[in-house]
Amino acid sequence: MFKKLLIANRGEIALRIIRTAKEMGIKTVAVYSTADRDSLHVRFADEAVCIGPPSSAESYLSVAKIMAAVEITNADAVHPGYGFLAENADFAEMCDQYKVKFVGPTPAMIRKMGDKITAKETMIKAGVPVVPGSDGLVKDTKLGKKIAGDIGYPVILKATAGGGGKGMREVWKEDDFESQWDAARNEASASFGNDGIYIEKFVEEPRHIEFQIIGDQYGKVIHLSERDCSIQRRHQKLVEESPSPFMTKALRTKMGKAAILAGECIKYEGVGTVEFLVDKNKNFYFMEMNTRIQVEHPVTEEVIDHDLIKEQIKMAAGEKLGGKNYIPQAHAIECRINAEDPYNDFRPSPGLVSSFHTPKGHGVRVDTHTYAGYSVPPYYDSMIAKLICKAKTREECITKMKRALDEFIIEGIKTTVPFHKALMRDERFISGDFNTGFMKDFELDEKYKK
Ligand code: MV4
Repeated sequence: MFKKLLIANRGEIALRIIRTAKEMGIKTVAVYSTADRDSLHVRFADEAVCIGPPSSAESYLSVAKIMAAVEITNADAVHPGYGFLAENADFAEMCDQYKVKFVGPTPAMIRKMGDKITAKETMIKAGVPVVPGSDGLVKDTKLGKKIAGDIGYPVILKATAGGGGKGMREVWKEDDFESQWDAARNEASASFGNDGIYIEKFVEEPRHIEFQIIGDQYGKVIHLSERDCSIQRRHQKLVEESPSPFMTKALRTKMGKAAILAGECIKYEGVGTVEFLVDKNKNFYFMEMNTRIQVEHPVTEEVIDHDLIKEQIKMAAGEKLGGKNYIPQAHAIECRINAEDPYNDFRPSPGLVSSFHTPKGHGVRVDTHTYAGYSVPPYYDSMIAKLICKAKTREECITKMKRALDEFIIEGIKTTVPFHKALMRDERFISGDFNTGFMKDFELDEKYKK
């Protein structure tokens, strides 16, 4: 097992990783920017290294700064968390060169799944269902229109370097093809420095259902069931849950098999997520594979009763997996609490948190780095806490979440707590009959302001 783990991240996930490392008897090193000097991850780690000014590019995103911190602390492993360098293959490669273990898959796997066309081609070969579309990159609009016509409108243009919705455009009729093509290409070029585009049939009103997988270094892959992440806004997830209210035993068996196939075909190592689009007829299609631990991993931890960070570290250390898949033994929901004003287009609301009281009690978990007197910096992601509730059934879980949200006191900044209070009382949410379009016609009542 590793002796000293450097956590190349900040906020709640840095704390989350430190906790597990301590329980495993592994020493921890925090890195921090000058904006995070007073952060809890700095306090709770065994050692801490300042890696630069507030800007991410000069701190948490700087491979040189992180490698320097590894060197001076003599860490033998690096955990990237999520975001920042978590899916940067060059960073993983640099770790290999310096003989420090990157807690995650190999650089080759990260590269393969990072390029969406390559990922899709790999899945087709393995027999994982994908959305019908172009055979790889599309050169120009003439060819593009021909392909779109053959597939049938509506279609969606996607950037091969994309993910998270950037460089993506719907096209509903041929007249709009050229303008949408230019928009997708320009956005892809500006965001990723790669303007490669491919085309797919547009799946209308899909659900976003993802499977958690784990692979060991010997080719064994298992799944830990699904999470439903359909409640999103501008490609930012707001709420996640497990099991999916849409899931059936038969569908889980089929999708679970496909998720394992997706992992096995690249000999996936570590924890990963296979994202699927699921249409109203329960057809499912591979969308992307995330080669990192995800924000919403706690809902899976709660329903299968395992520490995913511990499993991730064990896989990185070369341990072997046991045989079986896991199915939910309870229901869990996570609400992302962001420093944003839900009454003002979810505008960021950084600043001093004057009071902070977290909900507690049976089946209630709060993952957070925030405390009374903490100042939310304006430089990073606006998520300040995750509220996770667990109960026997979805209905009880929603009841518990309502109670927990009412206990949450956060003063000094605006947060998304009022949004979640409203959502837990929304009939469509309660019925479980929703898709990724849910937020398009959601209106937040003033009464949740208090
Ligand atoms: C799609 C789609 C419909 N049809 N692909 C969004 C982000 C990226 N990972 C893929 N995305 C989508 N791909 C086809 N062929 C709809 C989306 C999509 C979406 C997917 C999951 C969760 C929220 C979404 C919101 C808008 C669009």
